[in-house]
Amino acid sequence: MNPLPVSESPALSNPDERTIEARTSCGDAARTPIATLPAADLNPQQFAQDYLNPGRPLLIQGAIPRETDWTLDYLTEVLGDTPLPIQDHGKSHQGEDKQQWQGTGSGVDSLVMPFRDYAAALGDRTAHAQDWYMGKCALDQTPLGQAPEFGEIEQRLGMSAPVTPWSFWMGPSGHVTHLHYDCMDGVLMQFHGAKHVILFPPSQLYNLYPFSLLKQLIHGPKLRAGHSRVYPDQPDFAQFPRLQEALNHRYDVLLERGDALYIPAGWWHEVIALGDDVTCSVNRFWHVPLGRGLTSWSKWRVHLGSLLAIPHLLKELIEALVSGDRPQKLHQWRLKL
Ligand SMILES: O=C(O)CCC(=O)C(=O)O
Repeated sequence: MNPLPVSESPALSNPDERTIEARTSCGDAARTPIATLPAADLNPQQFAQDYLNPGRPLLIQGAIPRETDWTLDYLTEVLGDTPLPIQDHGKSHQGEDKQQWQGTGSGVDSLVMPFRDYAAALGDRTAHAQDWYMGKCALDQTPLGQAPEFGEIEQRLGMSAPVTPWSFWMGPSGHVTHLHYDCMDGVLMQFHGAKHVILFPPSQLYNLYPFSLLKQLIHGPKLRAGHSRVYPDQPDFAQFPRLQEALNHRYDVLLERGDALYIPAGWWHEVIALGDDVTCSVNRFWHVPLGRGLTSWSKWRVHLGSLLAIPHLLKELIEALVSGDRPQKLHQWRLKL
């Protein structure tokens, strides 16, 4: 896949706002810009007032020094034989009825392999064919966990209440992290290659057809309440008529090396790895400021879904404990939480 063309919209009043041509047929509505600022112009007070407290996304350019480039060779040198979990999507399921999927997000089965082997699979394109992706792979136990780039962005944004460690989202170009939202604020930083991020505001919750809470009661965390049943670039208006309205609220962002994207809780996002090689991003999730968090139904809905998944999770835990391959099954179980 070739990188999407970047275009500055002549209609924008703020020249710093950047957008990309959408891959869809939904025309101008698909090219709404989001706020964009150079990292050097940001300070914690301004970030809190204009973005964090109201929950507005922000594209931050130059968040990572120009010389930083986490190529596959560099990562192999640093991570070597460190065993890491890799989501095994099997192949691209693009276009299939998502209700038939075996899992979404962290609900997808993982393989654990030394980073060096994963790099080899990316090199010979096995990882592309099998859609092996390092989604939400924690870096805190690796030499990359203390990368100085993380401290710099935390200071600049004044983010001080992390929920997760910094984690990898890296793998073959062409991989799609399908449309979902998180119940925490996230910062996604681009360390190699580029990604296309499609965003929708929380107001579009039901116009994007999330999996029902009942699904989570029946299937556990496999089909999560924060995941959408629709494909924003292959709209099926007969099955999902309200998607038409949601597309009027769509934003498209090109995340290039050096950029960071602040994605507030409840904001839907689909992330497409561009180019034809390998892309590497790192994210961290943060607590939502109290005022916004308390009033966000999107957020509470995900927590409710997690509660409803508990009986299913307990059943799977018991199955793992009595299985002949207990350590492996317990590890798999933990990765799905
Ligand atoms: O980069 C990706 O593939 C997905 C990242 C994501 O979902 C996030 O940052 O919340």
